[in-house]
Amino acid sequence: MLRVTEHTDEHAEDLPEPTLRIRDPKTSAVGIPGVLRSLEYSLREMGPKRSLQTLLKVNQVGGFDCPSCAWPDPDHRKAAEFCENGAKAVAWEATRKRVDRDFFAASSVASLRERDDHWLEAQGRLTEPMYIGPGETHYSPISWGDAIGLIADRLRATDPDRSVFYTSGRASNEAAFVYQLLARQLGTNNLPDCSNMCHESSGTALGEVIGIGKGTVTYADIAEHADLIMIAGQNPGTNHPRMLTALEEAKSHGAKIVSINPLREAGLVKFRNPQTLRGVSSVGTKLADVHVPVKVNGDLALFAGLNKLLVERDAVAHPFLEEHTEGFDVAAQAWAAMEWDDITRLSGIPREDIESLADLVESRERIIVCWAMGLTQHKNSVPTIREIASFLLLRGNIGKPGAGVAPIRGHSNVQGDRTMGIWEKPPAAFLDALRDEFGFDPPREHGYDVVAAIEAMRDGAVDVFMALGGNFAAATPDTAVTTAALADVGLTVQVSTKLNRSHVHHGREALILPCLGRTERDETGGREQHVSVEDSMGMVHGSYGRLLPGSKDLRSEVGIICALGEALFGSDQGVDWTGLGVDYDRIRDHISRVVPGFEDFENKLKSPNGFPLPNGPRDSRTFTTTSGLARITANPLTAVEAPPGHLLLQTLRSHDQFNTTVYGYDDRYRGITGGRHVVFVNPDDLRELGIEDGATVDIVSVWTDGERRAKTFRVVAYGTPRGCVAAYFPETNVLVPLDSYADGSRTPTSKSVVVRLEPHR
Ligand SMILES: Nc1nc2c(c(=O)[nH]1)N[C@H]1C(S)=C(S)[C@@H](COP(=O)(O)OP(=O)(O)OC[C@H]3O[C@@H](n4cnc5c(=O)[nH]c(N)nc54)[C@H](O)[C@@H]3O)O[C@H]1N2
Ligand SMILES: Nc1nc2c(c(=O)[nH]1)N[C@H]1C(S)=C(S)[C@@H](COP(=O)(O)OP(=O)(O)OC[C@H]3O[C@@H](n4cnc5c(=O)[nH]c(N)nc54)[C@H](O)[C@@H]3O)O[C@H]1N2
Ligand SMILES: [Mo]
Repeated sequence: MLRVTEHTDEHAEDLPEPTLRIRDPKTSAVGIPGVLRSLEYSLREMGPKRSLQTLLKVNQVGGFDCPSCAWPDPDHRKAAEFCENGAKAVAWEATRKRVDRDFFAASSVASLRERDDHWLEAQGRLTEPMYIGPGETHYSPISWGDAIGLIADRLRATDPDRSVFYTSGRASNEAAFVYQLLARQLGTNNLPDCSNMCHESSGTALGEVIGIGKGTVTYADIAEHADLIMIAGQNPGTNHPRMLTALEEAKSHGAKIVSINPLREAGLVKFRNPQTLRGVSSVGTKLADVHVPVKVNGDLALFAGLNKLLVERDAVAHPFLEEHTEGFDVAAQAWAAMEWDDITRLSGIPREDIESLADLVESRERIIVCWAMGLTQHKNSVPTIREIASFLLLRGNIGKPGAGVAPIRGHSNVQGDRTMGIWEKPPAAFLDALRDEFGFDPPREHGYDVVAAIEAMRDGAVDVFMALGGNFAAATPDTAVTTAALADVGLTVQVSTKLNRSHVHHGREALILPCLGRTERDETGGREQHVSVEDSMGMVHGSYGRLLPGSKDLRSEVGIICALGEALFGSDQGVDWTGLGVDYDRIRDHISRVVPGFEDFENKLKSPNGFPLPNGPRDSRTFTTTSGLARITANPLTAVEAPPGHLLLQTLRSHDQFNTTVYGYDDRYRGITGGRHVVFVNPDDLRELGIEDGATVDIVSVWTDGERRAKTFRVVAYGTPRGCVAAYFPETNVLVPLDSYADGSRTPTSKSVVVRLEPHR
């Protein structure tokens, strides 16, 4: 018998959402509606003058890096090198609205908890440090000095391993480097980050089989050299819109594009590029040549099927396999033994279609596979990505122009943060380099990742939780468990730009520390400072804030961390915290000696388009695995199959959000306006379940420890494979069990949740 536990979405009832309307999904992306949308947001949040000033600086040489996604900039930048969603992200940060001390005096935390995620952030920018103490109902102002002193006191009073330092992927390289330095000087590797919920599966799998946890392609590989690009589990039209321009360019060079996705996402069907006349008129470029409607979690089976065929047909690159790889013979036997019945049942793709896809693959010389969250957030994500690496290796598609693996990163600097040492499992060589540079012995024991951090908080093992950006309470799984866990922590500290759920689900004491955003001028230490970021293709470049800060009391992330370092350690215990906090060049100087690839950092950063980090597999087919060879693996066929009467839920992003930042209630391409509580279901499933299109249901997830419920969702009949449903996060995070995560990477399985739909009563 399943125990029924009280994990419910407390915000679901009495929604302040405008009226939900549902239309047919769109068949093309961007074009004029996209341009109008970006202007509408900008004007509303910033007004005309600030809008123009701001948008012309995005992703330009000497301007700031777009704070939205991690898609790289082309060498040939256009005057407007941003997209509709980048413009929203910028406008959201550069808004003229403010959340000040009067706002907090007028709003109890309890009243703020009743608000939804959109409302909280829409109140505007945080302006000064705020504190709430045990038993208090309202936040009140606190000085920077007292706030920093308080954190230092609480950290000193406890064991280093009872503190946790979370990072979201917007932090610059400089901020990330000093943050991990502070945690390690304190004596802990408890450095969970948003990567744990994002591309951790990619890093884990690629590290195992090609020796580096990053992608192996450049912008030009995609835009100019590839002749086949496969896009699996990614919705670039919404989440990496500038990628569509690169895909359009790739098509003009004759590349074919295959989309592998349960949903037929608008951006991949047809793209109207507002930068070209062809785009502004309604012709558009047909991007995807083939759409493969794989079942949710069916990709391992699909790629295993392709690999089986390539080996059977002897369509593999023998010289490459002999020179650069190991494991082929064993894998070939495993593929030969796989049954087609399993492959087609688990992938949902008929054998003939997989055969035709293999024909296309055989006819192409330079293949890239791109992917994102549709592949990384399942129990079998690590083997799935290993299987994709095998697929590319079989025909020598790694380490030559126009070919390779391309995990497309999320947050604008999530990849750079890892490079800077934000990782709960740091490699020994990195720790050795820190020791040699700063003269203290960093802790060697691995720290908590996101799931382990929540478990530790739940079990009373954490006294201080600090977050450098992000929205931990809303982005993580099992909302009811996580918010209760946060409430049990002695002190929670959020370094943030905007009000969010993590401020209202706080510890016994809590601080909100408002910081400068990417767009703003940083004059820490009395001179203009700049920072750097790394994009999804391993290019590092500078970012120069240009706007006046949202309030005179904001501090930079670097400034906040260095002040804390100074309070904890002074400036004479190996790290000159005072010096680092006033001159970011000095941080870069340290980085140049600690992090491989950053030698002569300051100088290289002067190059207008930035500089590439070394990448063994891409540059020279050097694979730093234990054997020095890339590993071919065949991975046992697995997929989550929902029991009868149940469905497999994937939780995804609407077109109107950036993770937990909800800009508005529309999902234009999928035909949704005025609401977010919708669940997309195949019409035949609805018929079988006796549920009507438009009905209101609760989504109930079923797990070993009982049931979790998200209330009042409107059913939308939609083109998704049988048995597979979709709904937006963060609203559905209440349904994702904390202990349901990917084998090997421990990424929460937010794309495969077993659910059933119940009429809402
Ligand atoms: N505007 C905007 N940009 C963003 C973000 C944002 O929220 N808004 N978020 C940023 C971040 S941090 C990230 S990580 C990226 C996320 O970028 P995406 O990964 O594109 O984001 P999701 O909305 O989670 O989309 C997942 C896609 O995978 C598909 N999918 C789901 N399950 C499966 C499956 O089992 N197999 C396959 N083949 N496909 C599947 C879904 O239908 C959907 O198209 O975007 C980044 N950029
Ligand atoms: N169910 C489900 N859950 C998911 C996912 C999913 O697909 N499904 N996706 C996962 C993924 S891929 C990711 S990356 C995580 C994201 O998890 P997070 O990175 O923790 O969350 P965000 O929503 O990106 O964080 C938004 C907050 O960041 C703060 N912020 C914005 N800019 C800045 C800045 O410049 N500095 C600082 N200090 N703060 C800033 C603002 O206060 C804002 O409220 O969510 C994960 N959660
Ligand atoms: Mo992400």
